[in-house]
Amino acid sequence: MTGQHKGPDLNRLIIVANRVPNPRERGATAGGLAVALREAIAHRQALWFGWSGQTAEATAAAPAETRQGRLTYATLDLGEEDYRRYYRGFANATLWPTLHYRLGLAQFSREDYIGYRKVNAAFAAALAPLLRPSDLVWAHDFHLFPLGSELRRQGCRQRLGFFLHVPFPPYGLFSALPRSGELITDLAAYDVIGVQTEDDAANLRAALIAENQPEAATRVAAYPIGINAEGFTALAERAILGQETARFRQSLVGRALVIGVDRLDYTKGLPQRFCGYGQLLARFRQHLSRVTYLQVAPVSRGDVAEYRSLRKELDEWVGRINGQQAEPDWVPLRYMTRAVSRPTLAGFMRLARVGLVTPLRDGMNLVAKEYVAAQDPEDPGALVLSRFAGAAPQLPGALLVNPLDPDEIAEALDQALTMPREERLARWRPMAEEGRASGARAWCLSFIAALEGGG
Ligand code: ADQ
Repeated sequence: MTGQHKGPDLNRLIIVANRVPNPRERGATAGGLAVALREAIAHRQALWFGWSGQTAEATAAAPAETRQGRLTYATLDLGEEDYRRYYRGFANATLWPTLHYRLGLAQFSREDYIGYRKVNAAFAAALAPLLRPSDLVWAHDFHLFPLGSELRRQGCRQRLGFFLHVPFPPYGLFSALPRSGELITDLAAYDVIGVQTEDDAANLRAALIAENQPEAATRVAAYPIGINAEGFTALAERAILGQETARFRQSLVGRALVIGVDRLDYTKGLPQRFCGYGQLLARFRQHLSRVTYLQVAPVSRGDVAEYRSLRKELDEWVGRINGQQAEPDWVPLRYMTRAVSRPTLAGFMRLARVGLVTPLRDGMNLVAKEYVAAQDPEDPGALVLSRFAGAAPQLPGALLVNPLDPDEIAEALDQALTMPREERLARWRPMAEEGRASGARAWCLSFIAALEGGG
């Protein structure tokens, strides 16, 4: 980056997301989106608008604002009832499973849907008075399908963009969701409609056409999200020299490490993955006592029933695998449900001979990209990746698996664990180059260029 500030010439960027990062959380502890956006918008005025993460008796009408240089954070507390209906209900218990092709897990309640629309309308009403005519508005993710149309209802004429971080399923599946036609029609209010992959783009275009929005279908494009690969590499290089990684390495006593890092979510394919690892130990006996699998899976959405039962299921898998296979001096599967800091994760990923990333569906999956970025260029590990992760087309050097087939996972793990260094290098190098070329910053800038009307 040059030090030239072109701030005054650039339109102000308004980022709207369900969650707004804590202004005090910087660098290593902040979430990926926050880091990506912060870097890309460093030279322009920006306003980050959304939920504060706090609940109150009623949803606030006007946001609380915090300024930090060129960036202003404006956040609203949500009323308890709105939180339950909009966030826990329609966003997490209805849209999340549906968009991940899991219609069977989706619950629909008309009250939740009304609550979801109500919060989108409240966001729009609170945001509209803050907007200037030349602002660019960029709304993020499935919490905000109706935000654009609500802003238009408030009389906003600004350029509006929407980016969906999760998959968009085929229309036949999505249209089974009650009121889905309204949600698709809402998207037509946006000038730029971004998704992660070409498959998602094709699905969303077909949905818009089916709902009589053929013109809006032409505004859909894929903008695959990336990570700050150089930053993550540097983090891993530093962490590998630190005490925490050294202690962990010592505990492995020379065994090959397989690593998995995911939020504890039913889309991540964890039971099938554990079963696959169990199959590796049962079928490929040469790995007994020679491999350790560390799964880090911090609990998310612990108040939703599906997540509680998933946790129980995983506890059972861990007990079964370790109970059947462990030796007095070997625990085959180490499993942690508490969060681990990004530097520590980066160091652990660099240590790992295999990155195991097998979501049943995933918009992109940044962990796969982080694993590639964390590797030692002289002796990189191998990546086992679900073909249903949005990242799969961008990571051709990975061993692609069907995450529903534990035997296929076991076979890929065996191949990864026994892969010669030359092959690991040949697979890893192009992925690492691609990761650096299509990073978070490039993603942001290409979306913003489209929003400005130039892309
Ligand atoms: P997520 O479903 O959260 O994101 P992912 O893309 O893997 O999935 O990003 C998770 C981020 O959280 C990564 O940066 C990862 O390192 C971090 N993380 C995961 N587990 C962690 C742990 N145990 N401790 C600390 N950090 C952890 C959604 C979509 C994805 C899409 C992203 C970005 O579901 O498909 O790739 O948004 O668009």
